[in-house]
Amino acid sequence: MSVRAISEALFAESLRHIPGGVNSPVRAFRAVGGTPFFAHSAQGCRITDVDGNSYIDYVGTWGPAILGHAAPAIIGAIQEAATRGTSFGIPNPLELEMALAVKASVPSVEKVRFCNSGTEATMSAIRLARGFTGRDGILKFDGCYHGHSDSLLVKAGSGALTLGHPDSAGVPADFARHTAVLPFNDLEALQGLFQQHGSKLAAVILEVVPANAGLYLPKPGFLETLRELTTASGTLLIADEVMTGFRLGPSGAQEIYGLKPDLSCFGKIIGGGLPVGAFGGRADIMDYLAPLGPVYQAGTLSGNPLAMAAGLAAFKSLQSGEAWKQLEASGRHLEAGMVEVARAAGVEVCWQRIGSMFCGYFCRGPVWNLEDALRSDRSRFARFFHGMLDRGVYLAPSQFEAGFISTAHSVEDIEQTIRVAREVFKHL
Ligand code: KE4
Repeated sequence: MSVRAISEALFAESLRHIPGGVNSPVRAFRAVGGTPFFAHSAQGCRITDVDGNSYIDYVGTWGPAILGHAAPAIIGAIQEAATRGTSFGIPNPLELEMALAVKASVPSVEKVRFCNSGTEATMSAIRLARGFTGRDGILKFDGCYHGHSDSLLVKAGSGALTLGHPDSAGVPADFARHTAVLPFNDLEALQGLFQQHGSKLAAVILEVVPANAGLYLPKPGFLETLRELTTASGTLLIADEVMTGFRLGPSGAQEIYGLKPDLSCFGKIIGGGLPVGAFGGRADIMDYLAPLGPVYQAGTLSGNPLAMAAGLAAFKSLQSGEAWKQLEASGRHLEAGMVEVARAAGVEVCWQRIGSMFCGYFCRGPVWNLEDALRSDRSRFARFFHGMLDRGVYLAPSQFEAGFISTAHSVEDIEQTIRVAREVFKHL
C-alpha cells in the first residue's frame, strides 16, 4: 500500500467536489506530478500528513510560517483573542496596534490599510494608484506574480513595448491592454517603455526580489533607474512585499536595496498564518481611499481581530532582531550544503538565495529573469522533488517557487536535509 494511501483517497474524492481537488492551483502538484499529501498537522519546522508521514517543511505555507508552525506565541494570541469574539465589523484596538507596528517597521509606510489577502492588497494598490494619478497604465515584470486580480494576470505583448495580453481566461483584453509587461532587470527595455509610455503609467508594480519564478535578484542599478524613471514621469512605484515583507528583515527587501517605494503591499507573515493583506505608503496617496477620498476599497473581515492578534504575536517574536540573523545563518548553511552535494554528484544546480528564501534551479546560472529561469530542467527538478519528499523533506512543488526556512529549522534539521539531498542527487 502506498505510504500516502489516505491522501490519495482524499484527493480522489476532493477531485469530485473541488476543481482540481485544491483551493489553490500550485497545491495540486501538477508541476511535479503525483498526488499532493493532505496535511494532518504541523509543528515547528515539520508538517505531518494524514498517513502519518512527517516532513521537514521548506514551504512554510508559502511564507507565513517564519516562526515555524503552531508557534506557541501565535496560537496563544489567537486563542485569547477568540474568547472575545472572532469578528466585529467595527474598529478594534488591534487594528491600530498593528498599523503602528507596520509603520514602526517600514519607514516608507506613513498610512496603512489591512485587507484579507495579498491579491486584495495589490489589486487595491493598483486601483489607488490609478485614482491618485488619473492614469490607467500599469507596468509589471514577467515572472513576477502579484495575486490573481485581472489587471495583473497579464503576460507580455508581442513586442516588449506593446501592451499586455491576458494571462488567464476570463480577463478582458480591454483590461490587459492597460498593463505593459517587461523582462525583469532589462534596463534598455525599461528606458524605452518610459520614453514611449511613461506619461501614461499610473504605477509600476514589482517584486523587489522576484520569488514566483524561483528566486532571482535585481541587478545593480536596475532599482535605482526604476525609481528615477518613475519619479520623473509621475508614475507611482509599488513594492509588492507580500512574500519578502518582514521575511528578509524588519523593512523587507526595500530596506536591503535602499528603495523608497510610494506604496508597498504586504501579507502572509503579518497574519501569522491567518488570512491577511495590507497596503500602505505615502499618506497623501493613502488619503485618496474611501471614506476620505474617491477610491473605493472595503472588506467585511479586513482588520479581523484574530488575524491582527496572530500578526502582532509574529511581529513581537521577530522584533528582537535575532530571528533574521538566525534565518541568514540557516540560509547560508543550507546553501553551502546543497551546492556541495550537487557538485559532488555532478548535477548542475544554480542555487540562488536571499536570507531565508531560496531556489535551486536545475541549469547553469546565474538566473536574472524569467527567460533564464525557463532554461531549468523541470523534469529533473520533479525527480529531485519526489526523491526529497519520499525521504521526508518537503520542498515547494514547482521549480518556479521559492523555498522558505523558519526559525524552527534547527542546525540538525538542515544537516538532515543535506544528507537526504546527497542521496537523492546520486540518483538523478
Ligand atoms: P495571496 O492572494 O495568495 O494571499 O497573495 C498573492 C501574492 C501577491 N504577491 C506576491 C509576491 C505573492 O507571492 C503572492 C502569493 N504567493 C504565492 C506563492 N508564490 C501563494 C501560493 C498560492 O498561490 O497558493
